[in-house]
Amino acid sequence: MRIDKAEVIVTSPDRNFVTLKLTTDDGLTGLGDATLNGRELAVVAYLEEHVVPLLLGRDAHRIEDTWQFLYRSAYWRRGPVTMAAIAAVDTALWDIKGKATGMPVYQLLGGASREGLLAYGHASGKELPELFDSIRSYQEQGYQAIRVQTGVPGLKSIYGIASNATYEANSGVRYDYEPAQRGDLPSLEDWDTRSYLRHLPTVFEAVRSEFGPEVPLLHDGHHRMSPIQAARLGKSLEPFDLFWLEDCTPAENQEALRLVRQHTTTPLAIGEIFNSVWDYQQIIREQLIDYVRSAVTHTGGISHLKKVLDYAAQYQIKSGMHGPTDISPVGMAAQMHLSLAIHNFGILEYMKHGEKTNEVFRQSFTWTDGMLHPGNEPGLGVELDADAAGRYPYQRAYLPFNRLADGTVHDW
Ligand code: GCO
Ligand code: MG
Repeated sequence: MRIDKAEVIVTSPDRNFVTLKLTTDDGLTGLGDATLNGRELAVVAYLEEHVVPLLLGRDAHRIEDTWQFLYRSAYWRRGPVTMAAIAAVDTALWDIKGKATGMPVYQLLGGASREGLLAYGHASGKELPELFDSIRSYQEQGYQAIRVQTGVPGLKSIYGIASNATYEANSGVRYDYEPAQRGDLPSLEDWDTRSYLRHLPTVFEAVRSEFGPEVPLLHDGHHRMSPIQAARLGKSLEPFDLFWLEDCTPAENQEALRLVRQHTTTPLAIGEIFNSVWDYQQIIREQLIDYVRSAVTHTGGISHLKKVLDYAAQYQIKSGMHGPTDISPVGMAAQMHLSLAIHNFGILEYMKHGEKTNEVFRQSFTWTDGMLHPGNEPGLGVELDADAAGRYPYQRAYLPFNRLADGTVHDW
């Protein structure tokens, strides 16, 4: 079974997505997600100019060999662009192998280790009443676990709070948060860590007293704190029993987590911007985290993320894969299959895609009582409607950035 055709499909239904579609000489097709939010076309060029010519004629069954070949023969290793491109090839080959054998991908990975996947959604609100409405609306949609993001007194717009564009005028409830904004320049947001550190524990105290002790609550610090600030936040949130505190410090300084860990028992999650097992080496070995945040899409695909998670399993560290709307339905399906198969699954982030996206990507996963399941179609269970994709051409979009009150650029 040889790879006969490799196409890179760029579409922007509700947002931009990059998809690799491989076709074999016996007519099977496989899809892989290569979406790198805000830098999409860099991966398109990497795939089209440098990877597609290497794929034609290769044996589609040789997933591991193709991975090693693309990784090692490039000489220039790792990085989000390279690893998203390799991920797309890897994922598409797993899809093809599933179709060739008539099995869903999770069966090829060892079979189901559970009945369904606990998923969390994003509740947000500038003030408490709005936040409470948002949490209730997620609970009504079936979510059992909820991420809580809130406004901070004195700040206009901050990470995780839905903008007016997503405001549901009728219900008064803010739904899914989409940080990338279409346009020629990134938008500017403001930030003040000291106000945030003062305010956040009061919000979690209010949420716990309104919603009780049972509901798993998560929070994303989005890389904004120094190690000692993060240590203080983790400590001050301990009474509210968080499921996790995510990205408390900028993720590229992995040693920072040592200091945070020394001061708090709040579970830590990190890694949505990591792209290889080498980014995790120290923090897994030293048990500095509790959850691995990497997505299949940004971490070299199913094959490589499985290696990261098998390593993490030795230290009782679990998965918590990144699943915002910038992971396409293909990427989400891939991580549902992997999450179902591994033993050390923790939780999966799940932000629902919009209607146009669902028109482009035909999916077969199920969502029942707050639990996801990838379904039992052979392969990943996702097909791309090329006509629908063609109706939504690429539109430039950027993630926002932050400045402090004195104008200094800060981590967003
Ligand atoms: C999350 C993330 C996202 C990112 C986005 C960037 O935890 O879901 O932090 O909201 O900001 O994926 O592309
Ligand atoms: Mg995050």
